[in-house]
Amino acid sequence: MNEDKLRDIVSQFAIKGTVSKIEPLGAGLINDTLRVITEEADCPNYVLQRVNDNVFPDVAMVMRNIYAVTTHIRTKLEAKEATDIDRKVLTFIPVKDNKEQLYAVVDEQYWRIMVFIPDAITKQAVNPESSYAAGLAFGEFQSMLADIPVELGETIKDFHNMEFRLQQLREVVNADPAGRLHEPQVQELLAGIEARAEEMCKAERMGREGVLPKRVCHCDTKVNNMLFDDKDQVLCVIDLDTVMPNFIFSDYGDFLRTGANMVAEDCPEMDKVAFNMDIYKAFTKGYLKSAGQFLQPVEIENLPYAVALFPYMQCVRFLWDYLSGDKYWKCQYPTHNFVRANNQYHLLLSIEKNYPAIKAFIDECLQG
Ligand code: GN1
Ligand code: MG
Repeated sequence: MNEDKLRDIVSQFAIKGTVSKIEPLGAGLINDTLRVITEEADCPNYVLQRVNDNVFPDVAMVMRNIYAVTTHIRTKLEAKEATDIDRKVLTFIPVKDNKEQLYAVVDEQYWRIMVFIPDAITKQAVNPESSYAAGLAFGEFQSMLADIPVELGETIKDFHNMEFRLQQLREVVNADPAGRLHEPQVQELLAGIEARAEEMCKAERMGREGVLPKRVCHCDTKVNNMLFDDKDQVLCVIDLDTVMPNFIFSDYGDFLRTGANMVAEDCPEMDKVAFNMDIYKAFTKGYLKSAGQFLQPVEIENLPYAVALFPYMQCVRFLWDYLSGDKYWKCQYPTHNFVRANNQYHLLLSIEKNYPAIKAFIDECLQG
């Protein structure tokens, strides 16, 4: 898209200063992201983003959620007289004629603008120190939002609903649209998935029985969705599109799924896939420090289940996409989605092997 067009879009928002340049920023796979540089030294720079409305069909809902979440966090930070608040919570800029509208529609595309947070560092992998900091920050994020006065919308329906994800897989198994069902490795994975299906749907059952609450969760807790300062402390949680009500297992389990895997989620060398107990312990310590106060015993007791649930769920989702003919995730080669599914399955096997130690550590944290 040419720069004049982008300048036109920016001009719809109530930003401060004069735009000098608009340039690409980062490498997000879902939304298109650009940096808007302003001329004046005392005006911030901005991040301009086109929201992918294939993945997020109700952009108005996404932005209503984000408005509620960022204003609530800001109020909390102000109440505790935090310093440097503009770097600790995202600031979205409304359109010129409506203070509560945080997006503009141009040629049927959805755009939004937020303040660019200067001097922030992003990470792609964690060590035990940054894992502890991440646990603290995601726990703090959930904790600050535990008393948000509005009900948030579900921006992707049934996003982390295990029963739904299994149903989706079973439907594609029945239809076999890509003709991949007969592959022996697929059959092996399916058997492993079905053997654990009932146990893995425990959260939905407890939800129905009314013993497990839903709370505001981030639902995409990767380390690259947080900004760090130069002292390795988390400044700000970003990428808020998936913030929605869910069981707290989402944020805890999904972080460990990526952060505590010894290799990337698409590494084809299955013997290298393993669960990193040091990362697990550090993250859990940080998370329980900030979230431990508001969590119910039933939530804490089931954290080991959450550790297993997310690799399992991601295995189901990747296999679903493989059998569907690779429609959701971008693939670099024909079996890419199968490799991802198999990798997640091996991570699950490693977690099962470490399960007694995983449980023992939670007990230890609760006693200490
Ligand atoms: C997608 O785009 P990214 O990497 O942030 C997916 C996550 C999966 C992840 C697996 C909206 O996230 O749920 O865990 O891929 N996000 C959506 O790589 O489906
Ligand atoms: Mg992201």
